[in-house]
Amino acid sequence: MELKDRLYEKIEGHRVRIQRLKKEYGDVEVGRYTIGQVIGGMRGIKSLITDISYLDPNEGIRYRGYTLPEVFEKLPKPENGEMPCVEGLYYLLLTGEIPTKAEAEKVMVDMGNRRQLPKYVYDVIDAFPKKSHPMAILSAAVMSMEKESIFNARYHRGLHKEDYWDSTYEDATNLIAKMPVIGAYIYNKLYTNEPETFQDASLDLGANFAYMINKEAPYDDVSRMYFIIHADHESGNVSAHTGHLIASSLSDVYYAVSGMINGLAGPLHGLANQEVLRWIQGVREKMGDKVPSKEKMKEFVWDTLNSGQVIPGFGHAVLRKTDPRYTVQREFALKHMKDDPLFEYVNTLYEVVPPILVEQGKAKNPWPNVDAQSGVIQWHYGITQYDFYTVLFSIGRAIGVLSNIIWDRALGYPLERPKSVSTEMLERIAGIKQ
Ligand code: CMX
Repeated sequence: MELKDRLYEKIEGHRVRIQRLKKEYGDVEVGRYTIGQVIGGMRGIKSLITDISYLDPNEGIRYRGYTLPEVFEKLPKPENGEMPCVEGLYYLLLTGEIPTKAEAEKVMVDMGNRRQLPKYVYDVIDAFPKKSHPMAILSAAVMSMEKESIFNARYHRGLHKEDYWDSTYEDATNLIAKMPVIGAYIYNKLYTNEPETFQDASLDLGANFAYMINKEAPYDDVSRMYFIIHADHESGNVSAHTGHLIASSLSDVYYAVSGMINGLAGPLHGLANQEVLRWIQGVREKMGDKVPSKEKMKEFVWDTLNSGQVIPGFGHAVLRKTDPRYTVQREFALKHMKDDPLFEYVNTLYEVVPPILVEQGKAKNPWPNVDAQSGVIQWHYGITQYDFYTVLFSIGRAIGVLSNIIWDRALGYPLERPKSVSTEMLERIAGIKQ
């Protein structure tokens, strides 16, 4: 069945469930929270709803109930591809169903027809100084397309609430199709002598991305894998939450995704993938290209910690075990690049860092996250400009964030508006004498 038709069927069924929960069970308590959680960035407060993914602290992410290995096994793959098509993932995230090959291919054709960028987007990218960070350029390029929003145009003509999801779906699908082209043009413009970016209409989103930046197989699979593993991580992480929050005021998806990109650009979140490579290159320079012994690597890790910095690529606000997104990439690396010296660095770090973080006694999770592995794979395939890595994360993350926004609109989730308190109020709640 066509994705949009299937989605509509699902929306109609789901609306009833949300209305029932709201009307009949609205007063049932979900949980309690503490002063520590209020001061501590709302960790663990259950206050967001999404059916698209769920993050178990020990198991890691599930998309629509499927673990990552299941997602990779079940989604339809292109001819000669080891990794599934990203378009099939979009179908899964939106409907909760694994598409048939024919259903995924229909999404692929539809997205292929939405890829072309308006000329002014190239002009916006061209206007940036060469030293600008690619995340700033990406955010601005997405923002520049706001005038294309179908939701916005229809809203101002007068749109029924029940129909918000339809034009949001159109905007979201347009943006998912266009973001890889924006990313590829930024890459070609900043780092190559041939900024002109050519597409191949016969290729799926991941393979076309590889084609646009002139990378050969298996980089098509690297792109697919990368966009899939980064797509969603529940709603509470900074990028997903920012996208949801902005869209909750009925700002269109261009505003929301531009904001999502800005949140992802922080070193504690998506930018950690570039920070891992920067950290490793620092060690490599000191080692004169040799892979350090475990003892030497321990010294580098302690030096970083003792200078008050974090070890990028390790730790997580929710996860308490090794990130399955790390493991998926590690398995790919073992198959395709196991002798790469930087992969040896990553392996040594995997052995050395967790016991040190435990010994230091601060991090609640000493294990590697998605970012510990991802830059090294990009580096292996010639993308050595590590500033660019978070752009790749953004292209993937937009797929989950936009799927969530479509559902937010379909279910009529309201403007987000948590309540603030003052320090004095918390002291009063704590029973501290003023
Ligand atoms: N290296 C050193 N210290 C770390 C650490 C790490 N990798 N991870 C956590 N800590 C420290 C925290 O900075 C904090 O220190 P203070 O008490 O001095 O403030 C303490 O341990 C407790 O932190 P936590 O509760 O375990 O972790 P948070 O939920 O506060 O933060 C995260 C989570 C990811 C920001 C943190 O683990 C971190 O900074 N990791 C390194 C950066 C990174 O890899 N980020 C990417 C995460 C995945 C992603 O979003 O892309």
